[in-house]
Amino acid sequence: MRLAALAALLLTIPGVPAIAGEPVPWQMGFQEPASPTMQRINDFHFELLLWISAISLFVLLLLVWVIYRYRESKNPTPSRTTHHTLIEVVWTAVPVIILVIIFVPSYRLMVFADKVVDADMTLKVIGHQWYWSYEYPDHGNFTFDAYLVAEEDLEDKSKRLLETDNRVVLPVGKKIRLLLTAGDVLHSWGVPALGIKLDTVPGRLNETWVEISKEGVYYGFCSELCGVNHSYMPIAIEAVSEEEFNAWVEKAQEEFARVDEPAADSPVRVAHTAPVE
Ligand SMILES: [Cu+2]
Repeated sequence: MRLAALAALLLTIPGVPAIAGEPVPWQMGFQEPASPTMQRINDFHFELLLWISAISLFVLLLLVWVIYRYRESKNPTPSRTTHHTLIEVVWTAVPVIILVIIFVPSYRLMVFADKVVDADMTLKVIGHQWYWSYEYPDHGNFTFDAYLVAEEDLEDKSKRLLETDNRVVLPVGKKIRLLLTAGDVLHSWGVPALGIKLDTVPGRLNETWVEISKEGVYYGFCSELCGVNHSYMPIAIEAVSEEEFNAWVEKAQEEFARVDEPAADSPVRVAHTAPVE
């Protein structure tokens, strides 16, 4: 962990405070982890992958040394050696061993993030061109759409292309099963601080899970090119305590009661669906 902290320090630009749940100017590393999956992704990166990537530095130094040491003026008659069995075995075996070392924790992490058996609740996410719909099947199955808030309507301009008219409200400390699909084309529901990025595919139901560890607002984006307004369908999640969540559910059940036909000519929807500049 001490190595991880050092690496995190090296990758942090001084003067830029770490804000959970959203990108910040000049951010170089990950957002602060806010779920067990993201915590593990973070540790995997800082405790293993970062050090393995130092190999490229070693190769660079080796190249520089060879260029200098074996330049023509210093080494006029080059060696004609073409094979060396031991070196060839070593430079084949070592990368294989490194890949196996990466594979084991990486596969464990994949299985960990894949699904949860004892979920407390389910959230269904549906990608559309170009907004997200959310369903709460365990809370009366209400549903709502979340559209981008245009920049001119934002009080806090730093939330440009991040804020939605309806936020997804979720309780902290609960295991939440996420079911993802799409209504038209491929989208991808990606929330960096929660370590989630999963494609939403028409006709398929993809599954993952999340347990949000800290209250706050978490922002994400559609992360699969899905058409002209791909960059205008953000994700805004409000993580709250269980009591606040229950209170919100009561309100939401009335506000977002299911209607058979969505109002296709609703001025709000027409305005939001038109291309944004
Ligand atoms: Cu999309």
